[in-house]
Amino acid sequence: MKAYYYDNLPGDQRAPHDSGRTIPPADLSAIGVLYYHIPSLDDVNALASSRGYKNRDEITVSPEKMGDIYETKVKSFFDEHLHEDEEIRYIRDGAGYFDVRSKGDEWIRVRLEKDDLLILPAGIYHRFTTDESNYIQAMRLFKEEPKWTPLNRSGELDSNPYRKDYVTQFLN
Ligand code: KMT
Ligand code: NI
Repeated sequence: MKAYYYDNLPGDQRAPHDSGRTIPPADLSAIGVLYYHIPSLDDVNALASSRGYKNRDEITVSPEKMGDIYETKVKSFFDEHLHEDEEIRYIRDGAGYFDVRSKGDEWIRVRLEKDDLLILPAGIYHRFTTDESNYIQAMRLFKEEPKWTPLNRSGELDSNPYRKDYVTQFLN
């Protein structure tokens, strides 16, 4: 794992875009983003059940697996959005970037590789992209039925109860 401010320069979203300003894990936990390196699936299972997770799936994001829709998928994961559920992402192979909004509404880029696990709280604005290797295999864990629906950023979401809870808990 490596976390840093995104440089906001034009260019492929899959490039590192490393501004050189790194972020310590404590700054991530301050916005509700929790990071763990967990090589054992048993330990992931224990973490998931301790937090009340009941569902999971595995996804491979790559041109080999997705074919023609790969580029479209990668672009849509990169639209800024939130979910109404806490979600765990556990990287089984490959690598990718989760970008999350800082307290000051800047992008923080979190690079995840094999055995890295990230917990994103409900209501946080984020986006995802593969890196230049165009390959990631991830386990997605959900507390309840998979709630995929990405809600794209908009002023209307200011009154969404999950967004309001997130703002109250982490951005004040
Ligand atoms: C998300 O929430 O944007 C995703 O789950 C992206 C795909 S997981 C590698
Ligand atoms: Ni998402």
